[in-house]
Amino acid sequence: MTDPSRSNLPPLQLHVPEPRFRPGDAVDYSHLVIPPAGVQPRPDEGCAASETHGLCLDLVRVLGEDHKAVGPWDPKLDPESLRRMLRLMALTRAFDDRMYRGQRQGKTSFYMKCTGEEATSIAPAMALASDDMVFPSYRQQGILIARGYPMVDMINQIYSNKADKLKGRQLPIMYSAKEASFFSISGNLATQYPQAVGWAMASAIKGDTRIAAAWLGEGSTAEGDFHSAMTFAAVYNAPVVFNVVNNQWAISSFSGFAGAERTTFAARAIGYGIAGLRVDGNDPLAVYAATRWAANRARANGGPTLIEHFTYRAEGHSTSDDPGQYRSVQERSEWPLGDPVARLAAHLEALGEWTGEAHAAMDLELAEQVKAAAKAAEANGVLGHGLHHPFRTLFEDVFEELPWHLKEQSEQAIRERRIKWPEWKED
Ligand SMILES: Cc1ncc(C[n+]2csc(CCOP(=O)(O)OP(=O)(O)O)c2C)c(N)n1
Ligand SMILES: [Mg+2]
Repeated sequence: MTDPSRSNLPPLQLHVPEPRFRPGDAVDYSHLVIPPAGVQPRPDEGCAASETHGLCLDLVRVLGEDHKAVGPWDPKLDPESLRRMLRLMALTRAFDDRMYRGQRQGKTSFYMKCTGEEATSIAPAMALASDDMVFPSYRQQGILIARGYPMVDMINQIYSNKADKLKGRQLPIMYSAKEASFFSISGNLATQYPQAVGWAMASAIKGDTRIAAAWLGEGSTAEGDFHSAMTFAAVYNAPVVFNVVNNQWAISSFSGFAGAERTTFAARAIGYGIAGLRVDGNDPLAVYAATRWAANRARANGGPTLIEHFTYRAEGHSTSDDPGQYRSVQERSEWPLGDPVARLAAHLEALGEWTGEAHAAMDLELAEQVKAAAKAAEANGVLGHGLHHPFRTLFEDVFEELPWHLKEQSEQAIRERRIKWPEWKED
């Protein structure tokens, strides 16, 4: 019962966030503050963390409306590096398109695209050292592509076939590639954050020079793991770059449910007293420059940086999702930061280093490249074709020697399988 002395007070209420636009709504992004490119200051990489805190509420941008690179964050990459960046982003997109179709054709059970967010993987992969350890989320396939990991191996994993190096034990797209310094992707959101900090601390304890970089979505910042990781990194000044890819959506929940109505995600850095940057995530040059800044800082024992990449998830969350059920289709076309591939291509054109014809030819070539990799992987099997790792291997690789109870379970599973599928041939 309410205390009678407070009976004249209004009842307590909660605020439940609601996205601005739902299916069928006209979209107007005029509430977003998008500063011009080139006006954000670039503090010294060794500065006090507090000197970056203004940038946590700003937006670092390099590519202007005229497609020219401007301001102190311009990384001044040569045309060859810019073309490489463009090609890797376009290759990631071509890969996504083919794998998405593969899922629709029943070749795999699941796929996740990163359309519109390619810059947040490709530019950091180019800015980091190739042996820096990355702890990605499921939307950073671009890092493997940028690091030259064979696409055939990626597709073998997606098809869970007999050449899948992970033996069908991970959900499709949850790669693991030690040789690419690419940590195993986990479906349990945000677990990679404390793991990245632990790895970075170990690297420092060993006196190594490699740093760690971790990625997660803005929705995942609501996980406790995000905050534990930030605390550890701040306390021990761990050499780690934290990337928060703010693509506005966490499946069907908009960013407001992770706190976006209050402040920016980069502003989390202020509370932990570490460096923070908020960048235009569809501006590959801004993303490159911010990563370079944070990586140099971490490698010089300047400690962790949190980078928020402000971007937009242009397509569905995964092949299991239908965004038309919960958001307006106009959001994509109205998104004020454009498309990262188109923006970099326009920049190269403005430099006189690229043409529409060259772009069209590149897209054709990349589609052929992905097609060839997909064909090679298909020869190893696709979903439901039976060309997977032998059934008996299901119990292997956890213990050096299979303990008696797992041996029993394995034999029982094989017995049951023989009864259920008498035509099954032991592999
Ligand atoms: C601990 C945990 N909670 C919930 C889920 C289910 N889930 C998978 S992806 C996802 C949305 C994540 O959104 P965000 O972090 O913004 O990343 P994005 O998909 O936008 O890249 C959710 C809720 C999960 N996999 N793990
Ligand atoms: Mg998200």
